Amino acid sequence: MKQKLFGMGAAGNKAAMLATESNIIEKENVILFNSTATDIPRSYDGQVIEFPGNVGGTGKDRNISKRQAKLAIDNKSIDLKTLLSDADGNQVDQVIFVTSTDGGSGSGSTTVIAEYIHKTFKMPVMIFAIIGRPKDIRGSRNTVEFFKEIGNKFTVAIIENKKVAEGPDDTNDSAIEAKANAEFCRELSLFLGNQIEDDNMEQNLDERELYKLRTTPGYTIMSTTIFDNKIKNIEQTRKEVAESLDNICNPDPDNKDMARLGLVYNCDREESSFMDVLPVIKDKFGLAFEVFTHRQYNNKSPRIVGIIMAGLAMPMKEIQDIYEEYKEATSMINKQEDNFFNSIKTMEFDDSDSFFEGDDDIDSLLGL
Ligand SMILES: Nc1nc2c(ncn2[C@@H]2O[C@H](COP(=O)(O)OP(=O)(O)OP(=O)(O)O)[C@@H](O)[C@H]2O)c(=O)[nH]1
Ligand SMILES: [Mg+2]
Repeated sequence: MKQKLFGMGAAGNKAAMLATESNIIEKENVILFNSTATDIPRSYDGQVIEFPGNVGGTGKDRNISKRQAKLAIDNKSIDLKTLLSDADGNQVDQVIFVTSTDGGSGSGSTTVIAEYIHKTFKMPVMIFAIIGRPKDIRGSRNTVEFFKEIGNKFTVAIIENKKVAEGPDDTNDSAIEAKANAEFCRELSLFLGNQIEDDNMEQNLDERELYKLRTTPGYTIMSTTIFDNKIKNIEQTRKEVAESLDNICNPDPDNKDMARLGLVYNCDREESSFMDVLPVIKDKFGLAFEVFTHRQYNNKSPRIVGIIMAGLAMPMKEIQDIYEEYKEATSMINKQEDNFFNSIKTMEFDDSDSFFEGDDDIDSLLGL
């Protein structure tokens, strides 16, 4: 299965560049879109699309990038057919977007272009949405608008920057963003099947199963647990995987149960019986309609348990909370304005103070 990665806006550009530099995906399969390309290194020349209009960034205005994306599609200044073809000119099997939800350029253009590709090329669309740390009301509004627009046709993974922060007081955004991008890379690597090998394999995730896992519409959560040393028993595996699942930086799904579950195990052959984490997943995320397992024994690669949960319920509560914060903050702002103008009306002056006034004096001062 062939995929292209579209990195949208600043966050999407940086996340996609890290994936390229970490050899998770080849540069030729990565395209970087932005309303301004000034921050993208020259080494990506040829892989960059700057939206028309030369606006130099949207300043968090999704409507600008939505308009730009529509215009570029309509006047064919973005040649999506070519961008979605492999080196032999064949259409790839899936497009993967990565974008922040709370900015302007990526958040606005992603929904427009994803919708167009899905409709025109009948291509499955996967979106990695990065929800930025709550900073301003505009950002919250952008996030809610983004999720309203993506609908229920796409496969959606979500990473929340605030969940990789050290705590609520951690304001070191560049460190937080770097951690979130590293998490994106781990998830993308699992999603692309980079750990899966044909050698030393006992049980295989075949192409059809992989296709189903990667294209299930709805919410997808991925997790990778790496074991540094020999695994002692099944309790250890389950304990460490439970810890990974407790510490994921994805919002909780709205309900338990999922359409499909993919499990990727790599371990020593004699550790094989320790690799069964279904009870842990059932406990936290419920049951899966279909379970696909890949089991391999490659002692040159790290021992891992990779989990792909597809077709979970979208995290309604998280988005609802962001919406409530937005409503509360906007009503505060409106109230403050109201109070100001209402209160200032009551600030009256005594008539006896009016010796300060008199148009005649001012006119003569101005020489009129
Ligand atoms: N995880 C992660 N988040 C980032 C990164 N860069 C920016 N962000 C977050 O993304 C949000 C801002 O969105 P950007 O992606 O910078 O915005 P944009 O799509 O370029 O849109 P403009 O508003 O037009 O600049 C903020 O919450 C940032 O903290 C990054 O590299 N990684
Ligand atoms: Mg930007």
